[in-house]
Amino acid sequence: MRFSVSTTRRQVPSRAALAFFVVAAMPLSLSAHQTVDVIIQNYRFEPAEVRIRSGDTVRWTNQEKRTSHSVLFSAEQGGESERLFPQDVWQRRFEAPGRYPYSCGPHPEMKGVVEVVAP
Ligand SMILES: [Cu+2]
Repeated sequence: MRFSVSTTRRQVPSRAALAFFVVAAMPLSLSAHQTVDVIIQNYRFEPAEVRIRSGDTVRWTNQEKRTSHSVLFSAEQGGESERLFPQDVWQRRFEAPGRYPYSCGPHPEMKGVVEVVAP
C-alpha cells in the first residue's frame, strides 16, 4: 500500500504574528487619557502644580472639614468653578496646551497651576 501525502503550506501569518502587528499599528493617541487629583486642604491646593497631557482631566476634591473653596481661572481660561463645599468634587478636562494658573475665589492667596503639554 502506498500513501500519497501531499502537504500544502499556506503562507498564513500565525495568530501571534497578527496580534503583534495589530498592537504595533495602534497609534499612541489611543492611549487612555488620565485624571489627575488635586486635594484642597488647609487652604492649599495639593499638589499646587500639576503637569498633564492635553485631553487629560484634573479633579479637585475639597477635603476641608468646614471651609468651602472654588477653582478660579482667568475669564479667558475658563472662569470659576461652582463653590466646593467639604467633600465636593469638581473636574475639568484640558485640551489646549498651555499654562493655566488659578486661585480660589474666596481666598485669592490660594494658588495653583495646571500645565498642559501636547500629547
Ligand atoms: Cu479657598
